[in-house]
Amino acid sequence: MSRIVTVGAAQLGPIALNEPRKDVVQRLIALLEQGAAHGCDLVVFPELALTTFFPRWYFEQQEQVDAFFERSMPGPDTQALFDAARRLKVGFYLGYAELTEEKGRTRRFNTSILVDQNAEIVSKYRKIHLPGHAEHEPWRRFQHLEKRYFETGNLGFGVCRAFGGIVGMAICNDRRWPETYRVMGLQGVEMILIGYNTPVHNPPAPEHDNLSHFHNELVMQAGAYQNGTWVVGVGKAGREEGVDQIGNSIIVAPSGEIVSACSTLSDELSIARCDLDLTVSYKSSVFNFSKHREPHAYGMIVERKGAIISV
Ligand code: CDV
Repeated sequence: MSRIVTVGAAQLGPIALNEPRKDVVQRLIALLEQGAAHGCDLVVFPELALTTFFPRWYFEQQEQVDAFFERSMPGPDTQALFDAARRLKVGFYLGYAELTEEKGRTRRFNTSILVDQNAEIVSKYRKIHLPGHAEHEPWRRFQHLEKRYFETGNLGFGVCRAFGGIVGMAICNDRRWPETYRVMGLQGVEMILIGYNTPVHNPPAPEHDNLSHFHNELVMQAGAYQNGTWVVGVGKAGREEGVDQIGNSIIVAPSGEIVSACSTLSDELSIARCDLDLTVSYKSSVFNFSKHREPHAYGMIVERKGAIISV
């Protein structure tokens, strides 16, 4: 038996600070069209795919920050992407900055949506593991102010039925945390979609810079294998406003093997025919959770936030 979903990892090259949203959307549509021409059911775009990665700057005025946020989805600039999806019959994952009103309060999230082949939003995720810092840190070559500009996501790690399988989403730094994959693994996830913006240089630990590609692949390959799921990881690439982004977009099979990868630092589509039934042999053997997990021994994972050394 096979359940094939043809997926395109739609890596983006740099987006300039002053690049109009409408122009970026045209780049996304070009990738969607390429995907359609190659038989894709689903195309995955990076985190914050409509703008430059703005948390690298400290802005004094909230309205400067809010200029990067979407107030509705689809909105005036993104409607064309939804229209293209409907015309081409290709779904997509899109990361964007979301500004919303909840119970009379303005809230800002780092969000992704999953859109089906009829251009309907079928799922939404709000980033949970926000990296970086909340205050301006001038010693850095560039800022990473996600903890200032976004709230922690409040939707959990849900999954939904879409594209003939069980699909989940995460965003960037979430992919480094095993809990992200396992919570979705416990809901039977078969494909996890992850957009990211990862600079080669990590100011707090520059000694890891030469390992940025290795770590990117390591975490997604481990997450895929240990949960018997496909993982599609798609990044921003190239020098964006002076900051090198790794790109290194990959599609990982439930075996943990990379089956498709982007090779440039520009807009590029890398495609794989993903058989969701390849998840079965992992989920029913070495990672048969019902048979082999021992939750009674895992309590600390949810009870404790940081390490406490008592020996
Ligand atoms: N956008 C991100 O979440 N970036 C982080 C960086 C700061 C390390 C990442 O995990 O790739």
